[in-house]
Amino acid sequence: MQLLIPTSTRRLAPSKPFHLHRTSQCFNFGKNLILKRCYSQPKRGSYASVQPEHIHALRNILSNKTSLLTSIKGCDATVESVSESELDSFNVDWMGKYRGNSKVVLKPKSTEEVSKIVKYCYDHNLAIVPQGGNTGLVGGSVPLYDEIILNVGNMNSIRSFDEVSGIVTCDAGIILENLDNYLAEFDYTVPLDLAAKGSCQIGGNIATNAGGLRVIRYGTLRGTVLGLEVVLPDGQILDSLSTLRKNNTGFDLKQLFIGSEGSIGVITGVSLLAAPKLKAKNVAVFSLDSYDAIQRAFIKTRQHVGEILSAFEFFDQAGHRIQQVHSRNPKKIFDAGRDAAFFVLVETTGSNKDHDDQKLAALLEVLIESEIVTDGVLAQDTAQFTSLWELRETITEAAGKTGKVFKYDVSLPTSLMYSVVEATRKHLAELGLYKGEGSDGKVKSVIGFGHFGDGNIHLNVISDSYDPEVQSALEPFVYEFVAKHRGSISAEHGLGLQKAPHIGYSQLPLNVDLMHQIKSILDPKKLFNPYKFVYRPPLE
Ligand code: FAD
Ligand code: 2HG
Ligand code: ZN
Repeated sequence: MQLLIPTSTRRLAPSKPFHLHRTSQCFNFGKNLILKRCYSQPKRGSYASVQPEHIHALRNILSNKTSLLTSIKGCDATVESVSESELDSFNVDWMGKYRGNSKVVLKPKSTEEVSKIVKYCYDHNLAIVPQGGNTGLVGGSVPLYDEIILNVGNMNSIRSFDEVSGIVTCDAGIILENLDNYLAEFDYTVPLDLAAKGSCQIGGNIATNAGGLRVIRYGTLRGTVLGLEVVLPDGQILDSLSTLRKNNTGFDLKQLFIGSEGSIGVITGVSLLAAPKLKAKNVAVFSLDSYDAIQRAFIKTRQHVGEILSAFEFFDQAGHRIQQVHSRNPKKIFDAGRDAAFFVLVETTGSNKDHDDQKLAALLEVLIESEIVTDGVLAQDTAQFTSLWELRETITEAAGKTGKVFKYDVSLPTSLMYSVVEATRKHLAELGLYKGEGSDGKVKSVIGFGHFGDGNIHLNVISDSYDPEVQSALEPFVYEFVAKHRGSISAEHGLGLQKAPHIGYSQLPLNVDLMHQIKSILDPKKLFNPYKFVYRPPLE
């Protein structure tokens, strides 16, 4: 396994591993990276601005000097100030699309420290952005103005593990991959996997209710998270860290925090039901010449390998092309199907390798004989397994290397899923912004890929810059399309800053009103992750 610590940025935890092929491409925070903002910018709330006296008080809460980074000058000798650019990796998001201007990053080491920080901020009217690995894709993980960044990355211990039940309890700041490696020693796995696993944290995953590559097998975190410890916006510690699978005693409060995107508290502890790590894994990728063929392939796949199916992912030709251009793997694993319209990746996970391999090979035969697929390749060894997965998993990274990416992550009825890509291409072409893949229009590429089995497609529109003209061509166009077909404008990435103003496309007014009431009860001063998620500007 190759690890890379990017040289273009400095992070508080320099030993933090970065996967070369997972999340490394965008940590290039040149000052001119974001020339103009293409997103809406609500007025700054009436929060206090951080002053040296706040820094001293916060510094005194923290047990470790290195847990506070600030670019504010004029603090006492116990606080060493850093340049603004040294806070870039916390202020700028993974895509290089959203930039905040926080002057303070706090990395507490315990729940008690988080609680005292939050209480202090509550008493002094200071706004906070909770932050994990900063891999979020909707502008939720970075400040908009000068909110304090509360990063939980220093809280990364396993608290307990029960080998019989498979229930693990840990700090929220543990990196997903590290948690998975820990569980692997006991033949368990985290029931969640995504390409950002080398950087994202389990707390961030829960705060976004991240879906990822194996929802079809394990379901979402709403089922596998058993308990949470959360520091509420007034500093109280909510201990809902149950390790019980069944507990019908009143409202299930932890569900409020799953997918709450840092808007009503800081998740500090997690208990999770791990899945047995089964040894027999295999993967096949096949090419298809129509979207309709993917639907037929899905039916056959469930009929033939349903009980061992662990992923059913898809990508289109445009997505495959950019992946190939930026592939680190010079060996073209699936050259034959190169020019196909669509590709599907099927993964099986079971306990009997021979049995599972035979079943997958038989499926491939059925699909070829029935002319549902045009070609296919079945992994013969671990290296091929990895290479085939890279075809799907590294599309996000490749898109980021191609240009600036406008991302839409939508749920739609399965039969209509790809039509959002087709409609967007047509719409952009009519506006003169898109002249076909790789051509010289403002929009270089429009790609579609995602989690077919979950009814979730990712539409990526790639341009040379975050151009406001492209932005206004896409929004509200995409949201209106999704609403017309009763889909969701956020299947798994969340609302963040990008989609906060557009929640009404997927939620009815009464639902949104109830969400505001919940926010007001838990965060009456609206200090937590302002301007995002469920947000209404205050009345003038
Ligand atoms: P951050 O990005 O730091 O934060 C995300 C949000 O959660 C913010 O609103 C933040 O305020 C909040 N938050 C973070 N930590 C806490 C905490 N401890 N308490 C309270 N709030 C908190 N998402 C998917 O769903 N499926 C995918 O397949 C997928 N693949 C990805 C692939 C790549 C290459 C990248 C870059 C991202 C991908 N994502 C995917 C986006 C996904 O949301 C994140 O990767 C991940 O879940 C966020 O975790 P994080 O620790 O980086 O959180
Ligand atoms: C994926 O499924 C992630 O690969 C990222 O959710 C999607 O880059 C995207 O739009
Ligand atoms: Zn996804």
